[in-house]
Amino acid sequence: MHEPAFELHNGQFVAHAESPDRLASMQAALGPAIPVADHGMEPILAVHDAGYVAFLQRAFQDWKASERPGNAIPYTFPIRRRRPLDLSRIDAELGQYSFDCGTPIAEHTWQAAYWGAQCALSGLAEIMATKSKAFALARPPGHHSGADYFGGYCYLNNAAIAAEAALSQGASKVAILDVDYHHGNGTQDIFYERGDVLTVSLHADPKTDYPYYWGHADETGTGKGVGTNVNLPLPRGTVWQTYRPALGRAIDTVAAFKPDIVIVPFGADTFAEDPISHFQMTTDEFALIGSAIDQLDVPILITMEGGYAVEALGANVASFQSGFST
Ligand code: Q9C
Ligand code: ZN
Repeated sequence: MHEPAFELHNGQFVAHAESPDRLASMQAALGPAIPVADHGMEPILAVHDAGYVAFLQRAFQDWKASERPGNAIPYTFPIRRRRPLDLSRIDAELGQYSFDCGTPIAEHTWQAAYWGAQCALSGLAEIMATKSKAFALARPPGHHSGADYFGGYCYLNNAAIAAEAALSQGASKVAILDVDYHHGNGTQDIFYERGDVLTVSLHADPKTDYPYYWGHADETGTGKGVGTNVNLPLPRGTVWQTYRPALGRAIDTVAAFKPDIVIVPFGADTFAEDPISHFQMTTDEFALIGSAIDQLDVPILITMEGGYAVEALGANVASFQSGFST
């Protein structure tokens, strides 16, 4: 339902990387899935700002009502302002609630984001019932979205919504282990002051890669969350042999936290042939990432994040899943 028309990439307008073809590739490789159940708005509003959510729900209509063609795309941002925000124009509101121009809102974007979050919540219900593992085959992805902003192809933070729901369902500690190519800045931000949610992210160094402003090793949490945010930035060109020790450290950090459940935002954009990323993982090595994470002896929920080599995407996800025991 969510098909962004294009994005600005390296100064050129290109087809949007986060396309519905990604889901088709994964479905073809993975076969039938358990249908998603509707868990309603409450778990979404437990993470996201109500004004932001209301905005997402009506943004495309407001854009159309002001007679704009195409997708609603932010293009001006209220940095270093000297007066209270006037959000009476949809353009001003778009910039207030986002941090990049690459995350368009199209006609059915809200519905897609809503069901992406429900997908993660359905995966959570599965692991709470079985004490086992589930893979939430969602798009759009979520880990760049914060409590009141979209960006990085993400609108609602599916992993964060599932983490908060797990706490409300009786878990006392949740760990999030993010293995997308990009730093999970939204998830970091949502739980930065929280001691009950450990956020660990393994990603391309923000000195060279998106999202640039977040994901450095010295971002370690604040307040009650001091020490519960761990960033492990890695250089461009990282191969499995150099990824493995960092993943080992991440897994040890998660295990030491003794979480009741682990949520893994997974991106296949660490793949060697990913069109927008610069690690060197092979299809077979995704199984090694999966089996390393599987050593954590707790219920595990995986949320689908990035991965833009569409043809290989299904095989990469299938390989990752094959690393887990059932
Ligand atoms: N097109 C995830 O993997 N790149 N998001 C912006 C301009 C944004 C990736 C460069 C990459 C976002 C979920
Ligand atoms: Zn990514």
